[in-house]
Amino acid sequence: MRLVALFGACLFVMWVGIAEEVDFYVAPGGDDGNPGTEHAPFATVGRARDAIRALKAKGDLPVGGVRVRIREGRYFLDETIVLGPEDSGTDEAPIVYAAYPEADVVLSGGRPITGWKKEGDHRWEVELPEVKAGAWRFRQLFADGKRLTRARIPNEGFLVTAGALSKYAEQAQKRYGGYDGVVALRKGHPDAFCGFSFSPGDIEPWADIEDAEVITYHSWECSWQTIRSVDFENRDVHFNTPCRYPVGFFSPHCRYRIENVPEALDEAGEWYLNRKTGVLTYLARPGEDVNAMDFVAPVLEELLVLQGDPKQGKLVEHVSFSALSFQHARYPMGIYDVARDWPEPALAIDPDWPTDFAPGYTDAQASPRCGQAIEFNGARRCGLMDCEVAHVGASAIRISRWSDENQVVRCHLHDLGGGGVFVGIDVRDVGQSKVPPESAPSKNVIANNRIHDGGRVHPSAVGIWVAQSRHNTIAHNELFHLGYSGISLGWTWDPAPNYSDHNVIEANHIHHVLQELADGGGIYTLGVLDGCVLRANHIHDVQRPDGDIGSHNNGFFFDQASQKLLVERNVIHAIGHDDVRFNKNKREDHRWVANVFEGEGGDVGSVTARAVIDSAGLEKP
Ligand SMILES: [Ca+2]
Repeated sequence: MRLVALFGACLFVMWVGIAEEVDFYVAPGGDDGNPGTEHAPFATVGRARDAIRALKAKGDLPVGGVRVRIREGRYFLDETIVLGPEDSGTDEAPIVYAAYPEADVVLSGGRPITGWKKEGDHRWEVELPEVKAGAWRFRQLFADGKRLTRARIPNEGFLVTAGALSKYAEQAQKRYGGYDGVVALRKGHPDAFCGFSFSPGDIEPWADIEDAEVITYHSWECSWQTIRSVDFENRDVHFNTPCRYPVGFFSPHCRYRIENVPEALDEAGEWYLNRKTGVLTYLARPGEDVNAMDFVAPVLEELLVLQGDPKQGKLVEHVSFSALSFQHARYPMGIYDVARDWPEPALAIDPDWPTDFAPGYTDAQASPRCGQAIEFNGARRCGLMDCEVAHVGASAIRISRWSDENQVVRCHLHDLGGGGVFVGIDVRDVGQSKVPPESAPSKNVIANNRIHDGGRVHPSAVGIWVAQSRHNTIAHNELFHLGYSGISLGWTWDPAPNYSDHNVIEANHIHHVLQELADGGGIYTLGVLDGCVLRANHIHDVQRPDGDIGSHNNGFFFDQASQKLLVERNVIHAIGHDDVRFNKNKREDHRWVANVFEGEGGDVGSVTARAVIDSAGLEKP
């Protein structure tokens, strides 16, 4: 309950209409021992959650619900904010965690880094005892709201592989026997996925080479690998961990770069963390006052998790977050999509294969396993409104199993290691895998979000992923500056029944995507998509990036077994290749109404096209 004084001198006191609503306050100067009132606020969001939990334990929630009002400031989280079913609101009494009006509230999973010492003209160092003690390692560093460059070779662009590992040169010439050959190779010769041959001078006997992390670009996905050994005589680099396709399958000449060796630290703006000494080094740009800069390195992997208990029929319900900024999260490594039990397949052919190697990462297209900063798992009627997610290593938001009728609206998701919003389940054959149909997330609304500058760690991550998920609305989002596709719909590569039905993808503005990889679309689809609609989307400026390999990029790419879409009033122009492409399906498998495709003679200046262009993207408030 709250008292509101009106008209000053009148000192007229009244109970407001929603008298039963309760507010708790959180402020940077607060104390978790306080009662959480306006004048004696809590210090943390977690304490406010516990206060609501205690309130509920005493009886029903107050009519009108509970509001947690968070004062301006940056809150460094000690742990992920986790809400369970016991933290739920109800339809009549929702729970809202909201920034105070006009306040900038940042919930950060990082730690500030201060106390830099000048060690050379532009070289600054700080010793981090937690790193030296092995308790902290970070792969990202941010300053003044920007992602800094981890020491890399080369400084711009890429190196290019010389070819497959020497041992596999002959098989590589025959593309390892095509896709079937690669599948067989994974079983019999997993080491073929762990290396390539390099050109003279590209890889050197660097110091701390065991800490190097190498990203290799294939056609539509990338892999991170760590170095096991280098054969300088044959110019072969051998990795501890696999990539998804061996070099030589798409091309002998794949792009790659090396990060995190001390010798790579040679350009202003780069940083290097020595794990053994705990010394972080930064090469300042001209004019930078390093000790006046706001450096933050991530500690937490997830910032907010709504974790229901679907087995007990208990979900997190009616909780929303408003106008909060979630920043600074790290990303997981040690994920191997095609060999989840790695290094078992390698040990089967080589008992000397290391088991204590530094982890790598390999994943399918879209990088669905890369993690997320915010996760809804068993959440219903929850939401993120007017929030920001930025400077994170994985994807921003995931809405996974047993999560229905949630909303992500008017959010700004940017500077992301992964993608924007992932809605669905990373299982291709839901029938064989016995995924309960009712666990498929449904009726979620992803609307009016700005999603850009994604794929900074995993270039194949997409802006919005909808997979084994139904009756969702994806509308009026703007997506740009992404490594791979804008929106990916469906997750079944054959005509088998799946759960990706009745999704409406409408009035999105998608441009300047597919900036790093190939074989994707502004909107990309897979499988039978009963009742799905692509309507009034505006897609433009999709080209092929330099050095890419494989098939073209398109406005729409209907990939394997795509079926039964209604494609209506979309406008596509300025595409480097075909506006629309089909693989293992054809135009007649879908219904087409009044689209304007410039590459097929459509008039982008027509009244119809102008109406779509004017309404696509963010709606005016
Ligand atoms: Ca460098």
